[in-house]
Amino acid sequence: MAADPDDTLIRYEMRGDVALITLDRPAKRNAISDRVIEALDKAITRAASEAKAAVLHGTGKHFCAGLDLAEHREKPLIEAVEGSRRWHEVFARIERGRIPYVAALHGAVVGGGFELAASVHVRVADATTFFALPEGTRGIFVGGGGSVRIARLIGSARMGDMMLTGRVVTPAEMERWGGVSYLTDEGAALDRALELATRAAENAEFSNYAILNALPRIRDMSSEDGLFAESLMSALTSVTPEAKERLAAFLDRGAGKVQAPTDG
Ligand code: 1HE
Repeated sequence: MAADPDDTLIRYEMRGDVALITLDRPAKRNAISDRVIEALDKAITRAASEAKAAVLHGTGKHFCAGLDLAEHREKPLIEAVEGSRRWHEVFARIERGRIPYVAALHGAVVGGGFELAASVHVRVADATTFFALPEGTRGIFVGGGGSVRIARLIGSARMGDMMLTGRVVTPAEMERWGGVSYLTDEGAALDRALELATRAAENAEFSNYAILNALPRIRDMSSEDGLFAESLMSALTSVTPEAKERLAAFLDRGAGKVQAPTDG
């Protein structure tokens, strides 16, 4: 399919130690085509090589309108399956990669856009955000990992409700459901996301790796296996030189004392 000449699809820039990855296809509401997935994959690879955290957001009025339906309509069955599997690969590189991702959400976070948002580690939504899963209406099903990630994030009953009834969910509802962690005023999600990503970038690299890679795997284990895996991961992180230095910095100099919250 011919590229939209005006669209760069994905923009990438560094803000300090944080990679800012921008879905940049506003004319199509940042709908995710095959080319967008490949451009996103490239940005993820670059971020893993040079950033300590990343922020994902979208240009225009909406974060993301989900799967590019115009492209999808033309696909034979096997390409549709392979396309979905490619989304799984790319989103898994976000979820279980090397650096933490924060999503700054606004406007529509719909279908595959919600699946993309569900693959990051921290979600921030501004007051204009709305969430929907219109797959049922379109005669299709989620294919970007939503039946696993969204169902685990908010519960399969809520996800089923959204898919069956077309329920459009507000940011406040989504926060109550556990699907977003921070709410902001209109237009303020990106700054908040950058602030949170900058904070996460300051953690020990191997602790972040363990958080990204051990937590979702332990969730999939039995309690007994999970506790065992936790002990191993815990011991492994503690013997890194970085952990030794950070523990000494607190014990010897009181560095990084935990502060009580000031803004409720
Ligand atoms: C698109 C898409 C798209 C917009 N694929 N072209 N996703 C959906 O079912 C959501 C479909 N989109 C919408 O409901 C609305 O577009 C929005 C609420 C997101 C935004 O509304 P609005 O009024 O700002 O924009 P618009 O006028 O509807 O759309 C502007 C253009 O973007 C228009 O094209 P134009 O050539 O007529 O200007 C739209 O056709 C185009 N556009 N969304 C292709 N999604 C791995 S499986 C995942 C499964 C799914 O994601 S299913 C859900 C798909």
